[in-house]
Amino acid sequence: MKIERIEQYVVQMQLKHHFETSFAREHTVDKIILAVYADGLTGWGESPVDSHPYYSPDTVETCWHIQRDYLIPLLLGREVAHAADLPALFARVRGHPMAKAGLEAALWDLEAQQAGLSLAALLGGTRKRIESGVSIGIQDSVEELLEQIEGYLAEGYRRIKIKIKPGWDADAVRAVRERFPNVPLMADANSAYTLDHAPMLRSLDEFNLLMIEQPLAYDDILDHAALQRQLKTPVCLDESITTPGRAREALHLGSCRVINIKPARVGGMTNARQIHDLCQQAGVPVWCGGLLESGVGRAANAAVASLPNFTLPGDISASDRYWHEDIVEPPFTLNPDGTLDVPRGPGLGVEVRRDRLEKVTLRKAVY
Ligand code: SMG
Ligand code: MG
Repeated sequence: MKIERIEQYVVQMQLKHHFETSFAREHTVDKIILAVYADGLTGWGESPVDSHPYYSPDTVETCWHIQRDYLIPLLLGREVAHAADLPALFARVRGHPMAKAGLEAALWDLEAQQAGLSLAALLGGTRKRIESGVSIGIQDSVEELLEQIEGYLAEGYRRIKIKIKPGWDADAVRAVRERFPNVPLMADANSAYTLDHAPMLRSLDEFNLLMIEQPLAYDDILDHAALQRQLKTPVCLDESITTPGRAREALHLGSCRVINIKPARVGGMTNARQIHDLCQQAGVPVWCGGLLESGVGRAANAAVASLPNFTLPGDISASDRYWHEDIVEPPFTLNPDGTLDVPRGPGLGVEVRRDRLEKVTLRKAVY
């Protein structure tokens, strides 16, 4: 692939309903969308960065800067054989996984289109459908939380994840369990606790949760290992796993029994696949997380989630869970059995609607 031209879009999409985690309540979602042109084809990628550094150290501004000043110059005019070569090409730039992931995704899309394969097939995916779960933010009241869950279960979602933080944890989980005794349920703390909270976290053992996601610090591996030893409930790591190396450390130390793989958080699909393989060898199941992606990132995530060790329902929900109108066609829709179809067409298998992209674009650059 000879990289000829790159377009970079800062996009802001309106959420249907606010989304609140232990770190922020959001009404809109920012992101960077990339179009990479090579050999008469266009590949699309998404860097699902926030405007703030509260989930990840990467923000819209750092991502824009690192892509414009370091990563895009490495690509323009270059002949790239495989998208999987990008981590090595980008290695001199330390960190900034989301900036790298958006560009790498566009090259994966290009490579799959050139090969006449779906992205899932090019990655080695085996599933045609993936089990879909939904992540539900912190609500103003437990009644609202229960109402939301009821709605999503009625739509067919297979697993419910609720966000927790000090003051919105054991009571909320208990209320959900009492109302829905058998629903596959988990809780995500987004790093809101420390080891001092171990007694409260242990008290969640009685609710038969699938797992507790990222209870401790966003960059911790060691304390999670100590916590996992004290809990019956599996610990799942999200924020802490930023590279295949961090996954190796966590697996070695027993910091978790499950890993949430988000391609954007780990620097792209090549690293995501490597972490998938490491976990598979270690007998640790994985699932695909989400960062409120548009259809561009959602399609790439669905392809990754078709790999064989993605054995747990993930956070890839239908487009209408967040958006009135997605920027791709067709949008992702939930099947009656609570699954999403992995796109089968060449590349991402969805078409970016440029008219809709332009409508939500705040800033654009062409290189
Ligand atoms: O894409 O449905 C989605 C979001 C899933 O809860 C989700 N993501 O920590 O797992 C997580 C959060 C991070 C994003 S919070 C704005
Ligand atoms: Mg999480």
